[in-house]
Amino acid sequence: MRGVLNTAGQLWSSLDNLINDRPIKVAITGLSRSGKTVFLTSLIANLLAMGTGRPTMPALRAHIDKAGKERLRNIRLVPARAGTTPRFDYPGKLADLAAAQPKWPARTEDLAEIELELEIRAGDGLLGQMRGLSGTPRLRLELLDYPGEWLLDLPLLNLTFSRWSAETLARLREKPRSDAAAEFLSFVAHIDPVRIADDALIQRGHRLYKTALERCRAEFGLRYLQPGRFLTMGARNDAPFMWFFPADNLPFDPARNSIADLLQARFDAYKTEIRASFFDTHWRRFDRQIVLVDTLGALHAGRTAFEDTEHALADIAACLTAGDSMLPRWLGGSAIERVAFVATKADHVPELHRDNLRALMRDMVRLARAHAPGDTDAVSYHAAAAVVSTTDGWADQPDGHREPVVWGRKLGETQSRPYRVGNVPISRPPDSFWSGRYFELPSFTPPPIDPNAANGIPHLGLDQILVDLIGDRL
Ligand SMILES: Nc1nc2c(ncn2[C@@H]2O[C@H](COP(=O)(O)OP(=O)(O)OP(=O)(O)O)[C@@H](O)[C@H]2O)c(=O)[nH]1
Ligand SMILES: [Mg+2]
Repeated sequence: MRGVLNTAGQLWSSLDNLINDRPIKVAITGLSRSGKTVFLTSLIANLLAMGTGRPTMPALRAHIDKAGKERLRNIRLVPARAGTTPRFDYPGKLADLAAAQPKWPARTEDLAEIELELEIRAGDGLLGQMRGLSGTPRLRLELLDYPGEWLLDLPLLNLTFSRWSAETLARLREKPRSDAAAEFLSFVAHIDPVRIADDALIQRGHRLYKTALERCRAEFGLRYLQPGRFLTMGARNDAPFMWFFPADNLPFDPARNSIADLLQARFDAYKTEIRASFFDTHWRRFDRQIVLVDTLGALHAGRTAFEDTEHALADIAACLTAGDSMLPRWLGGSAIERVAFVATKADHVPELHRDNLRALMRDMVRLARAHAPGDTDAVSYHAAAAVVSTTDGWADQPDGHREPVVWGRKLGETQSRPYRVGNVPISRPPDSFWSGRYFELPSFTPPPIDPNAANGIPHLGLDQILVDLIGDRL
């Protein structure tokens, strides 16, 4: 008898999973420093707090509880199973943000995953009651964090070694990259790729190229830097397939054991490796994407950094939303159903400028997708802040008039001060906009957060992003 009950129980559990378990895989995508890790931490904290009845995500709650009844309950982190991917350290990230001396997360060095489950009680109507008979639907949000540099390997996968070399060297020869890459450029000018490969020489070129990338990132805030693993390696240690660099005068059909042959073999092995360890196994499995863009940081960093971000966004948006919103075939052709493009860190500008920021985000994507069909419900645009670290206010100008500003306390300082980051244009800025200097956005101290984030984390717009991204499944 017990055996029969057990079997019936297992059958019910499988049926319940089949009917009610609704996984949605959401990738949080973005270039390095765009705010992915902070976004993920705040999203989890605010969803968990919402599950305990706190009003942390009003737009999402209003969307779900259309009939005025509480329909969302039991939001929880799904315990880790026997997976091989490291788990996103939510408690650690929250503890850093909520510490007496708060800290922003360090650069992400490797992949990490985490899952949230949301129970959605059926409505009271006849349809709801019928649905209720079959159990409670559970939405499973699978979330992934990774180093932003890796994203630029996506457009690289489409290129041959000679095409990648030509494009990369052309970029490196333009200012300001040429300043950061001077030593590498002089090295590469003296290399004859048809000669027999000398590994010590190739390793030297590889080191010089990596240094050039690191300097482009640190000194000029540039973003279009490939390959991504040269900047952030992940768990894999340095291995011979990584020792390559872009080269000039490549023969069409390189002789065996020549420099060109070895560089090309390593480039091809690199593509195979990142496909197997990241794009095919992790990235491709996602059906919704939140694309985070540090639009303000890019505006602030100057023309080349802004154009770099635009260029990166164009290549990534083309992969995500091209024509029929399918990924390219080499990624398996699985459909990305919805994409939310988000200009992050919107708390750096006062409310009056945030609509402009959203419009600018839309314009950047529109330009990037010039070849694609117009907007659909599947694509939304936002200006958001995952952790609001400023307050809106006014400041008197020397000429006597008052300007909207944000008040914030820079990390390491004790006093709050007014900040005016500058005007935010609603579309691509004209030439006169650029001052020619590279500034970094101020890093503000996060607001006081209780250690368990019982009341969530103050944010701007995370709830609306979720409504637009997964509202159709709620
Ligand atoms: N004021 C404010 N600053 C933010 C916000 N989100 C991110 N930041 C700042 O941006 C920095 C980068 O954020 P991360 O979340 O670490 O960026 P990331 O995309 O994970 O970066 P990588 O791991 O290097 O790819 C943080 O250290 C903060 O200084 C926000 O909502 N408000
Ligand atoms: Mg990160």
